[in-house]
Amino acid sequence: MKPVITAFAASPDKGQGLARDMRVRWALEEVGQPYDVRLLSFKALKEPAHRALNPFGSIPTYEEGDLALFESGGIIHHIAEQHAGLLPKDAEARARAVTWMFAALNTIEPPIVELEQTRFFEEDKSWYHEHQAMVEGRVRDRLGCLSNRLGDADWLDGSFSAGDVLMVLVLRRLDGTGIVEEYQNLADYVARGEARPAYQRAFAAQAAVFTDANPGSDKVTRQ
Ligand code: GTB
Repeated sequence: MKPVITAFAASPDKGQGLARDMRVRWALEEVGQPYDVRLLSFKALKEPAHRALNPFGSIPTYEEGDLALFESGGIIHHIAEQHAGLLPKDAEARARAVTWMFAALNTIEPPIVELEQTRFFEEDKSWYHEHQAMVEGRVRDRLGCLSNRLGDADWLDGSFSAGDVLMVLVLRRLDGTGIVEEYQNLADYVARGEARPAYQRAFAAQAAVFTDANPGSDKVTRQ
């Protein structure tokens, strides 16, 4: 059954793959599963029909027959469980790959989101610069640990996995800050992820939503 995912009809990034539908698109492309996309306006996100799929009124969601999922991490875990290619068969290697999924979402992403959201919503506050310097310190602390662990490996734990899908896209949220570039092996790691054919197909598919007639939104979104 062809799953249906949701994405922004007019993403503020104007097709740069920063919104979280990109995670789901990339995972589906990696496993070779075709999918349909339902594009939603910001208004539609908060309507009952969408809240029935995602109580928080956000994208992405994933529908497959009677199954409806929200949370990009949960969706990617489901895809990886259903198809070969994103989680190793060996039980211990699989557990480590799942651990990297959590590390991307629970350890690396929170200070990055904090940095971004404060930039979007709090720039006029008196404490803004002090706060950002503190959070940048937290981001660098986490990236330093990640960089040390990655070393000169291609991927986080042996073969490419769902953990790498999430980690590469979480690091991409720092695009434009120059912080990832301070860690050459992390910059190379992100570039390796972006070079994968499945990533490129996913990126092209979400970028294709944006045309001259649909140039994206100037709205600043949460999370
Ligand atoms: N924890 C959830 C998950 O992982 O699925 C978070 C989902 C979430 O925050 N979705 C955002 C959303 O729908 C889109 S991804 N926000 C609208 C709302 O809640 O009203 C966050 C995002 C949006 C846009 C950009 N961008 O344009 O650069 C980057 C990231």
